[in-house]
Amino acid sequence: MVRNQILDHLALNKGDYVSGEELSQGLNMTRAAIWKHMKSLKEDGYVIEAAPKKGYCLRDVPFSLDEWALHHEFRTRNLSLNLHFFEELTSTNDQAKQLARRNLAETAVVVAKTQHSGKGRHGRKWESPEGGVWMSALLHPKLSLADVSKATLVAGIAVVNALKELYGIEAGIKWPNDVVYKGRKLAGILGEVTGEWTSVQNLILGVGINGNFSAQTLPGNIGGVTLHEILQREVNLNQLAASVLDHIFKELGILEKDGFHLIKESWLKRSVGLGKQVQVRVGQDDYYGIFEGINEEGALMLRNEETLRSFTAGDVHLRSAKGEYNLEE
Ligand code: BT5
Repeated sequence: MVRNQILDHLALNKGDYVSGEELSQGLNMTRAAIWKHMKSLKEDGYVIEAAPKKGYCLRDVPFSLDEWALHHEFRTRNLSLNLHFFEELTSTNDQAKQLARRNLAETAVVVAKTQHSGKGRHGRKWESPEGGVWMSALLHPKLSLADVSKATLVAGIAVVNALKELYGIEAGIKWPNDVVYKGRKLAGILGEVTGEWTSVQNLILGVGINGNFSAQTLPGNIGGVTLHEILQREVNLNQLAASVLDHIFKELGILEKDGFHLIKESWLKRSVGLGKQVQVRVGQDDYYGIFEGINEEGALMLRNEETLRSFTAGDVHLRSAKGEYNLEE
């Protein structure tokens, strides 16, 4: 794609001017055609300075999701995975599943600027307007099927770590996988698997993070929160996506190499509601007790006096003792 070639040239000389002539010779295009591409790049959010006699200089990349900018971030972090980029999709998880069917060995990420039928767990809907990070990593970890729910916990840790690395904010994880900030949901994770009974062939980790929009624009009474609301500024979504993927690879590596022990510790450190009186709703039934943590299977542990119950991540809802989503009083 010519657009990406122009950006490669400019990025190679970052901070310096590249003459129109050099670009037109290098890419075998007229100067007028180069000018047209520059105009459209600027419309996409690239900050490109044009100076007479000097040429063009790349000053900044867009904050909105962009194919070249994502590749650029992946290169900076030495991430090796194929990128499948879409302006819009029904669901990045569904697209990743299709990819897995076509090419079983591919390690990839599907990214979309907006999703029309974003999926939550158990058939729930995930609202995905433009301005968020909506992506699904297609991975092939060396894990047994029994260990897959632990890989989903890894994604929660990765999102929290990325938020800390890039913005210094301390988000928490609400069991099993909601990333929350001051009790409001900032990100969600949907892990899906296709494989054989004994081993995982394809793990799809879908990650949705509310970025540069206002949660009030979400339909219904969702009550989430966005990074824009927390930080009062726009964030670079390409950098955020790359950072989350980087942390997913790191944490997944730990899970594969050392087992669940360290991951469990990391998860507990970031979890919200630990040691509190909570309600666990399973279908129509409510259980009350102290949220004691997770066990070796990643299941929620609830203590009511002498009884210790565990709940695996089926359609189980962790709530405050009063039945509210927010666990932080
Ligand atoms: C989740 O489900 O939290 C998993 C969300 C995973 C979304 C990603 S985006 C990329 C990839 N492709 C997909 O199609 N999905 C994944 P769950 O725990 O079931 O939470 C769903 C509930 O969260 C909904 O019922 C709403 O109450 C709430 N919700 C929906 N959209 C939200 C949003 N943008 N921000 C905060 N809360 C939201």
